[in-house]
Amino acid sequence: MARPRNDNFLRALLRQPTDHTPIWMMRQAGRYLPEYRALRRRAGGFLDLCRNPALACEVTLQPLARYDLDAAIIFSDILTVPDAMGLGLYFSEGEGPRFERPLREERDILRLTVPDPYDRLRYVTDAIAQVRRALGDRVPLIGFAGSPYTLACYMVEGASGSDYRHIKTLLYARPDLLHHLLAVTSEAVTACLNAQIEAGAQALMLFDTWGGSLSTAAYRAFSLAYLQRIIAGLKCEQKDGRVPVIVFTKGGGLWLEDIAACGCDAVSLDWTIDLGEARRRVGDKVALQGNLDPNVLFAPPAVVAAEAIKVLDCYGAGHTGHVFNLGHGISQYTPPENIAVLVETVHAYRRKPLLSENKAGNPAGNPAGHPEMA
Ligand code: 1CP
Repeated sequence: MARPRNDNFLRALLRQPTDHTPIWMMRQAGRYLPEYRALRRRAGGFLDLCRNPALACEVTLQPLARYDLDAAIIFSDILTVPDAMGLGLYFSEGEGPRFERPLREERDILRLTVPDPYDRLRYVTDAIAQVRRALGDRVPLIGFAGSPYTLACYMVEGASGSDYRHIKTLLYARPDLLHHLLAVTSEAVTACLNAQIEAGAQALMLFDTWGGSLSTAAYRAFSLAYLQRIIAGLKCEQKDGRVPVIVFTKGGGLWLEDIAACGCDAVSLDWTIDLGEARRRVGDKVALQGNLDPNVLFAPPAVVAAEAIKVLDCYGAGHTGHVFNLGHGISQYTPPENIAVLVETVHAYRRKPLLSENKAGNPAGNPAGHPEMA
């Protein structure tokens, strides 16, 4: 399948010149959109949306119908993989995700097997194929998975919002068992991501939401090592070009150089790090994605625009390799109008001038000095 007409997102990930700074948002389909809440109500619940390819496709496209985003991300969840491994995922109202059978006993961990993604996660690959057909050649589609350590947090704790007591007990008391759990989960994630590529995903993102809760030594041994192993097992070289891989470790700014060396094409950053400093630290090794604090979106539109420009200025003119994003997922309380302001501001700031503008005698036509103009 050919590359999309608007491939600025893929180009930025590969540090190639772009027409404008591409933008998409983590959790861009979700609860802040009234049309999402209406569809979820009709479907029954969140998992009913995920498991129905036609509905997952509709939800994936909802934010693209409202905003001029440069990428779509398949509507699904990182916890579908442990669910396929037999843990029994469910959502209880107001409490977030839970597992019926969390891993607390050695025998449960030793019994884990790698599920066949074409069987247990067929609804994900079917949804990807459907979204690709619906998108046509508009923008690229992102596939994703959780990092093994982040998945293990939910698998061992059984729920979110915990104090990591069980997983950290396992880490320090039985590192051998945790390594076994992470090794099996890495194989499951690799198989699931390769199936997503085969179904049509044009870029991949690994979400390591809880890696930042580890010590430096534990991060390297229990999170980064498995991200590296997964990336080495991905079939990223496809006939239409490379399927770039983005790694997001929330709170991972301390370990930026290590993450940039794990084989990924881009590192996604939360808002705690200065983007310009991050760019200087990684040099031309990887692209960077981020990193607006999602809470900025609660402020008036003029503040949203000003804060977006601060992020763009931080990255600086004259450099390829920036994908604008939030530092973490968009909040359900975000006013949808502010997203329109954000997308327009980012697109307008360093847009490559149209030919007609050049002809109109505006050779400068690019006041911010677009860095990436070919
Ligand atoms: O409708 C609802 O109530 C469900 C809310 C919701 C949504 C919209 C959940 C439950 N998951 C999702 C979709 C989702 N989750 C996507 C879709 C694509 C997109 O638009 O971005 C993605 C990429 C995720 C990834 C995900 N799920 C992560 C990693 C990223 C992050 O936000 O840190 C994690 C940790 C999860 C687990 C999860 N699933 C849902 C929730 C509320 C959570 C987080 C629970 C927690 O805080 O521990």
